[in-house]
Amino acid sequence: MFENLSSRLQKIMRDLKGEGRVSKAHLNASLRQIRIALLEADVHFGVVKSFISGIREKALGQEVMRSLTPGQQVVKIVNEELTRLLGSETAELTKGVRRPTVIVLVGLQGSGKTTTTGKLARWLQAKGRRPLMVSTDVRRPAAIRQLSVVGSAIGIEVEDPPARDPVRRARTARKRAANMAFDPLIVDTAGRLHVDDELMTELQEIVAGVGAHEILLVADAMTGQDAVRSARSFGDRLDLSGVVLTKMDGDARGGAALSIRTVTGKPIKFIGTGEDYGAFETFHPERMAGRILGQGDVLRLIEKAQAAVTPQDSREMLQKIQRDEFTLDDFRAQVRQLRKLGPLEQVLGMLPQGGLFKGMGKVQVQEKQLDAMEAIINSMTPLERANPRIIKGSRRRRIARGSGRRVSDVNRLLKQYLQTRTMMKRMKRGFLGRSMDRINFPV
Ligand SMILES: Nc1nc2c(ncn2[C@@H]2O[C@H](COP(=O)(O)OP(=O)(O)OP(=O)(O)O)[C@@H](O)[C@H]2O)c(=O)[nH]1
Ligand SMILES: [Mg+2]
Repeated sequence: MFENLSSRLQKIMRDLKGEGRVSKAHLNASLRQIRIALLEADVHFGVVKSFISGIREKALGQEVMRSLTPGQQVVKIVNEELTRLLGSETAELTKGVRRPTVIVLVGLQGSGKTTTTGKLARWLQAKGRRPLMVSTDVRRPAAIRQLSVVGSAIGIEVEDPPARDPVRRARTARKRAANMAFDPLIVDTAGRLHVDDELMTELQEIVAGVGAHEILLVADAMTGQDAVRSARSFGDRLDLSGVVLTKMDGDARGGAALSIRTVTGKPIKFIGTGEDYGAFETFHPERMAGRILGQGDVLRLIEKAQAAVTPQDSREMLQKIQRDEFTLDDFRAQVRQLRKLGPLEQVLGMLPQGGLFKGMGKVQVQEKQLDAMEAIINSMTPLERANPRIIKGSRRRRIARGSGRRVSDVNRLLKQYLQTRTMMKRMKRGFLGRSMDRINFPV
C-alpha cells in the first residue's frame, strides 16, 4: 500500500533516527523531503502545509532538539501527526435506535458501491448480524441483477421488489427487513460519472424516504484528489457519516487517504483492498500510519490469522512450538494456512520492516513456490514428515522424483523448514508469552 510514499518516508525517518543530534538545518531538510514526498503522493497541498508546520512546531517546541534522542522524538511526532491526519480514532458504524439500521452507500460510477455493499454485508454477518441488501440502481438494466449475483456469491439475502422507483424499492426492503428481523439494511445506489443535480436529488429522496442512519461515501482511492473533490460535492448535498476508500490494493499513491479526512471532515470507516468479498477492513488510523512508516500492522495480521485458523489449531501449534515438536506436517499445514491469509505480498507488507522480521518484506514468495512446497512434502512418507532428520541423500532423491522436482528444491524446502522452526523458537522466547497489546516491535 502506498509503496512509493512509504519507502520515501521510511528513508527520511531512518536518516533522522541515525543522527545523534539533529540540527535545525537537518530538521528543515527532512521536512522539505517529507513535503515533496506527500505532494508527489497527490496529498492536498493545504493538508501538506498544515501537516509540515504541525511537525515543525512540535519538534521545535518541546525541547525535542536538545533531548538525548532528538531523531527518535521527531519520528514519534511524525507518526502522531500522520495518525491525526488519518483521523486519530477508529470510527464505528452508527446503530439505529429502531431496527433495522439503514446504511446507504453512495458514490461516483465505478467507485465500488455494489462490491462494497456485498463486502460490508459479509463483514457484518461475520459479526453475527443478519443483513439484507437492496439495489436502487434502476438506471442501468444490469445493476439490479449484479447485486443479486453478489448476494448468491456470498450467501446473503437480496430484496428485489417489483417497483422500478428507487425510493419505493428502498422502503419495501426496509419493511421486509423490519418484518423478518433482518438488520441492517444496506442500500446500494446508482452512480454517475460526475456529481450532478439529478443524482443528488435522487439520493436525497432515498435517504429521506428510507430513513438512513448511515450514509457512506464509497470513493476510489486510486483517483487521488478527484476522490477528495467528489467527497466534498457529495458532502455538500448529503449528511455523509463516513467514507469507504476502495482499491487501496491498487497503485493508489496515498493522496486520497491522507487528505479526505481533513478536507471533508468525514472519517474513513473502511477500506477495500481487493476484488474479493473478503478484501475489506475496518480503518484504523494508528495502524495505517504504522504501515506507511514501515512499523507494520501486526494486529491486522493477527486478526487475519485468527479468522483463518481455528482456536484449536492455534493452541495445538503453540503447544508444539513450546515442546519443540514442529514437524513437516505442521509446516505443510502452515503453508496451507498462509494461502488463506490472502495474497502473500499483502501479508508480508503488514510485517514491520527490520528487527525480528528483517528482510522478510523483501522475500519474494510466489504462490507457485507454495505449490512446489506442498508437492514436495506430499511426496514424503508419514515417518519422514514426523522425523525430518532421517531425510538423507537417497530419500531426498526419491522425494524429488516423486514430486517432479529437483533435489536442490528438496534441499531448499528442508532448509526453509529449519529456518521456520528456528524463527518460531525465537518468537516463543520473544513475545508469545506476553499479552498481545504489550508487543512492542523494534522500528
Ligand atoms: N482491486 C479492487 N477492485 C475493486 C475494489 N472494490 C471494487 N472493485 C472493482 O471495481 C469495479 C467497479 O465496482 P462496482 O462495485 O461495480 O462499482 P459501482 O460503484 O457499483 O459502479 P456503478 O454501479 O456502475 O456506479 C469492479 O470491477 C470491482 O471488482 C477494491 O477494493 N479493489
Ligand atoms: Mg453498482
